Amino acid sequence: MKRIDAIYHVKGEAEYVDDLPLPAEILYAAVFASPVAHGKIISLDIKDALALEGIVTVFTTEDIPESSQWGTIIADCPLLAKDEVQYIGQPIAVVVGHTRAIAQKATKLIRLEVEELPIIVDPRDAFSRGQIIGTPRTFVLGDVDSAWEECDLIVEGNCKIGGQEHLYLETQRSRVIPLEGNNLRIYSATQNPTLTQKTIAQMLGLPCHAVEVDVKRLGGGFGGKEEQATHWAALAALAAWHLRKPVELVLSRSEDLTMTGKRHPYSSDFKIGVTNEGKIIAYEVKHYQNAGAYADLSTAVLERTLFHSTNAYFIPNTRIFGVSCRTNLPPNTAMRGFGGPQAMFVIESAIAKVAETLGIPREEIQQKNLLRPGNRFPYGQEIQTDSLRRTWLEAEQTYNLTAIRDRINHYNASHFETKKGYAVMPICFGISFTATFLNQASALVHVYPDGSVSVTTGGVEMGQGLSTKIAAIAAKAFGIRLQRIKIESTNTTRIANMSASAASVTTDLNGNATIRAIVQILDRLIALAAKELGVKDGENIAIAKEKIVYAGKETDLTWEHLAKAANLARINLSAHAFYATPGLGFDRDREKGHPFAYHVCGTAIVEITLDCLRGTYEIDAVKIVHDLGRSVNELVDRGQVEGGLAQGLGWMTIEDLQFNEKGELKSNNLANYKIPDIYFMPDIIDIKFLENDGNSPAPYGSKAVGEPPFMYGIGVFFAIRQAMKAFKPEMEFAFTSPLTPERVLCELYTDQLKEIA
Ligand code: MTE
Ligand code: LUZ
Ligand code: MOS
Repeated sequence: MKRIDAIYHVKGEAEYVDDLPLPAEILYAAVFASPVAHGKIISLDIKDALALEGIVTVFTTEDIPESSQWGTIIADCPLLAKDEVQYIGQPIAVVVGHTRAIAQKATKLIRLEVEELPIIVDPRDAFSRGQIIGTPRTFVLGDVDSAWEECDLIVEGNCKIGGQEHLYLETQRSRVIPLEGNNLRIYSATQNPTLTQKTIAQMLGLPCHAVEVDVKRLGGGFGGKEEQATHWAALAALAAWHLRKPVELVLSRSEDLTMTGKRHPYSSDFKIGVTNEGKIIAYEVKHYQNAGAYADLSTAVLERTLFHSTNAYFIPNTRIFGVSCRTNLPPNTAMRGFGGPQAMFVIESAIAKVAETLGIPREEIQQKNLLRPGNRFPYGQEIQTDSLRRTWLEAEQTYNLTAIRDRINHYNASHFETKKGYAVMPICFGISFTATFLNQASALVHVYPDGSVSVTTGGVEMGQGLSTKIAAIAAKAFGIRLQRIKIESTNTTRIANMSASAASVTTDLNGNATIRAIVQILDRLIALAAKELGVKDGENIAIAKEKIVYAGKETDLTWEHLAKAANLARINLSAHAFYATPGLGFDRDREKGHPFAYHVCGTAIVEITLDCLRGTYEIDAVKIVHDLGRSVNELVDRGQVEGGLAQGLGWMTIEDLQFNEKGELKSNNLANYKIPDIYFMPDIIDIKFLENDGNSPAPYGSKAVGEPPFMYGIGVFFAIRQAMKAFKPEMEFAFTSPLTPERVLCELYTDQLKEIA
């Protein structure tokens, strides 16, 4: 089964926000943003902008009728800055004109007088000055302080972890249509239609039902449109509401790069204690998260960092500390993995340092400490699945890890200027929103008398293949052909109170809601079929391949007949259903609970070749064994594993997000911010799926797949590091990411560089 919208993509027919037919009299909005990272606004002069031909008007914070403050967790972010600005790129005014070019030109004519204030860009700096968001958090298991005495070896270190740009192909955008009365229809590229609805309603003082948000699909979100799509829809809505005209706001690539937040950079300290055999006894870690200027989702991201601080390992004594630090950068936000990857990078660094100190392969320590079913995480939940060890063993055997190790050691012994490295990267990722209340979803299903089916859910298609999976689930649940299923746009009037499409659980939650709606309709149809067949035991009736089956035997009744007959018999062919993941809960006072429905696990082996004279490297191979459960669409899921891997490899290596001390984004275009392309990707990508018993709470025993594979990419850092160590065994290297070729070169030749200097 292919992706159901692939044909539209190939033909260029797939609809995104600005593929919708242009409404008459549409106007275009552009954003005037702060040029400084911190300051008091003295004055704002919009005269010249207003005077430009083709400009309709300029809106500032004064024009917001009700509430300018917004934010899911802490409503601390102004839609338009009032007295102060906190980061470069912060929206201050919205210019509306007859063309996008004119509107953008007019933003350059706005004069801002601002008294600059001192800025902070480093999270530890922010922490030491008390600039934090929310409260610091600490998870504890066992007794770390006394456990150090049991350790044969204790090592300490620190990590500096880079951020990451989402680089969705479709930049942030929204088109707003005023309707009768005070009502608005919003077309927005958002992962979070309900947040958009709520924020706009609050901004304008409207009831939620006055704001309809519709999303067909996104050209990628990756977390960047979970919270931050809201801003642009709200600003377009402000203009459309005042002017009673359709308004579109589209960020150019460079605006998008400078105005939106990214993956959080972290600065972390670790201390790890082991026995001589490499058994981890104690682990202490402190995470300083660079949150940027406003809360956004930072405290939730930090929480997931705490949850994943021990990755795939059982460590009996742990103390995990984390704090969100406020800096004068764009507010950092959700991005694939949501704080998990940073946590995993730190524990993997700690293990690397132990392995280097003990002189044993890193994977020996990893394997010795892998989680077993029944092991308890520092947050109190026990891991149930055994798929972690199973993927490890299967990767070790099918890809012959011993042979890889021998081949690489042999290569390194016989080569001077190039060295090879490999790393094993096990992952264990918790599935559910960590905020328990978000784990809910709804679906609306209609059957038409011709047997065709319409499905709406609260999930957003962002390229991850949600529509395909929901269609597959619906076809399977009904027992009919996939071609009969149409997946509708995501719309707040058809489905209310959605959670963001995020945390990899969109299919889990919305797929389960879809099955529940279908079961309601099926119950009614089967009662009718029983009547028509003249039998009393409805439980022996099923639908398979569009035929009504009774007691295992195909009857003459068909799906099409049943749909038509139900309509004539005045049977309800529609259903709405709700799903909330059972059994979840987390107590933030005790920092213990059961936050996750289940865990997704897997193991990757990454191999690289390093040119030690140039610092450049090739990723030779990535070999993965991943647990999908019983996939509802293996092709889509394979795409997610490959795509996640690509993004993870990029984060660790070439995606070098740089801000200068003024808080200015230096990597502000695609010539100096590099993401993996087809040449960068390894020639060999081998992905095997674990044969699983499929006991997951997700539809038909499938498992969430969107985010976990991202973290396989972390392996590449340690593979490159190993090759660096093979070249300069005596040298100490930093745990600083991304490990760009430039950084590799500088680290390998630190002494020579010092001499030159
Ligand atoms: N894949 C594509 N092609 N585009 C995306 O924007 N987002 C990722 C992942 N895979 C994304 C993607 C992120 S961050 C998440 S949380 C999940 O998809 C969201 O979708 P799911 O819940 O259906 O897995
Ligand atoms: N978003 C969110 C997420 O709001 N809560 C989460 O736990 C989460 N996890 C991963 C990605 N997005
Ligand atoms: Mo994904 S970071 O949950 O949108």
